[in-house]
Amino acid sequence: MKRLILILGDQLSPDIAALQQATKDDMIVMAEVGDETTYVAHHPKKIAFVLAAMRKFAARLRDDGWQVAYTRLDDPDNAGSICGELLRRAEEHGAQEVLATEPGEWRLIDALAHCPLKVTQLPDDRFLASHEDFEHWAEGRKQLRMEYFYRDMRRRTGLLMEGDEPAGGQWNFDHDNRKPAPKDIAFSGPMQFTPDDTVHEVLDLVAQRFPDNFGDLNPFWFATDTTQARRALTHFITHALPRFGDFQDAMLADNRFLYHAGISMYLNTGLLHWREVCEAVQQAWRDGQVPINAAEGFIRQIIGWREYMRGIYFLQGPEYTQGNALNHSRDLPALYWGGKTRMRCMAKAVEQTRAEAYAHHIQRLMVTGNFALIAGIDPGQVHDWYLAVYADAFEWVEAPNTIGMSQFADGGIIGSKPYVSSGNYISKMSDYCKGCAYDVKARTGEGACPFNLLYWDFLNRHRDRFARNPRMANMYRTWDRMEESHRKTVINEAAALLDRLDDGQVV
Ligand code: FAD
Ligand code: DLZ
Ligand code: SF4
Repeated sequence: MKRLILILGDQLSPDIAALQQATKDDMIVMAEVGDETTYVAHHPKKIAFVLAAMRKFAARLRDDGWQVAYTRLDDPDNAGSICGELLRRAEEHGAQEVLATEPGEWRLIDALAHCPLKVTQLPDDRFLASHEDFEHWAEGRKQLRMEYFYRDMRRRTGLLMEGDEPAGGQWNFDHDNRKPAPKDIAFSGPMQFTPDDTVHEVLDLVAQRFPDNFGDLNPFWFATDTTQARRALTHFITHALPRFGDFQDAMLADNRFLYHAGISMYLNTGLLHWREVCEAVQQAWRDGQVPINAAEGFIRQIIGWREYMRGIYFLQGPEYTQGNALNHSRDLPALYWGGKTRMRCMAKAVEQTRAEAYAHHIQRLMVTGNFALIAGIDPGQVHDWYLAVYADAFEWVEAPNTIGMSQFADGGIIGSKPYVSSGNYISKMSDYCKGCAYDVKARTGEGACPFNLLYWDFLNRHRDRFARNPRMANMYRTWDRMEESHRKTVINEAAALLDRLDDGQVV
């Protein structure tokens, strides 16, 4: 009796767990299905990327002698869901057993668990820390701080280690990595690839099936197989990594990538493996091509933040995405979907999100995320937005970043304080404020930057929760030192601004 081997759209690794246990008598099942392409209104570039990479991966498997039952989105018999496709293929091939690799989302783990077939979900071993490793690390800790987890991962992998000591004498070089936006960027952005026939076919399908989804399908330039993704990685290491650390937190209106890698979607779908990425970065440092602050900063994002986020998602369970510790309930304003706004930072971040299905970390955290938090927007809606609009968005990594790090909706599991700032931070780290309709220096009155009003209003609204937080005491001292009349003006103007936002007026 044939066995089915399920491979999902973000499991495109030749050594994925289910394949490791498969034999060439088994039937591999891959399916483009309605459920996966619509659980949020994904950016068209994201859908095209996943489907094109799936098709190329299936072709590679066939070339390697595997039998693959591949369902295209427009196949007339398409059952519309992963479980439906497994049932259809099981009947077709007389199979009763399915070997799968655990999906990166509770929704799909649950769907497989309830699929009326014998489905075994193997641990996804493409990560450095297994669920058990993370649980073990978290056990008994009052606070789950990333930095300590990261040091363990450094010791475990030996990456950037000199014996038992961190290379360069420090675990973390972040204090070197806060430089504001430079005038010129010597990196022209991630390597771009001309669509081949497979990609063209998928682009036509996506254009026809998802005409109303937010986001530009073209020009489409992503890598869609491992060979291309590796070229993109090498390009990044050679041309951008040396300055990655210095300008990691900087933002520029007319440069979408600065010195960022643009490889998260390749890592998250399996086209690249964390180990090859980190080893290549370490090698560049050993060869003297990149400074330690860049190599360490980059490796920390991958074996630190990326693994830690996954650990939190699986440790916290399916309820995590429903967190709303600050009881925020405002609807996500239309400006997140490209509606008009006078805030140049928001307009630029959304504009590039629409164009590229990409924004770098500080844009996500300190512009769109910061605004949603200080404006009191429902974190569930914020979560759905991030899950939809970025090509790298899969729930295991998106949810802890959004619900936890960005919106403080988990009540402080990930962050010890909320990532909020006034316009001052954005002004310091970017060139957005020059040319904005608002004045970043104005704290109240006509033309006052909304981030200034909403930042203090947020602190005031959540005083009970945050005033005793030692990391926020300074902010409250500053607020308390302001004239009472000024504080009242801030609160009133913030309320008026939020009313305008709720009314659908341009803010
Ligand atoms: P670089 O800045 O060049 O960093 C290198 C790599 O490090 C990335 O490719 C990524 O794999 C990893 N990395 C860096 N920061 C993080 C982080 N905080 N969490 C996990 N991995 C990290 N990342 C996703 O992969 N998917 C998401 O859906 C996602 N949603 C986010 C939502 C919010 C609100 C925020 C604040 C961050 C989110 N991130 C997400 C993290 C981060 O913004 C992206 O990983 C990064 O912007 C990807 O671009 P890059 O490859 O150019 O990254
Ligand atoms: C994101 C995505 C999309 C858009 N389409 C498919 C698909 O048609 N078939 C598939 O197997 N996977 C797809 N994916 C990826 C899944 O949504 C992903 O595997 C789950 O969210 C778990 O991380
Ligand atoms: Fe953004 Fe305020 Fe600067 Fe305008 S002035 S770009 S709204 S931070």
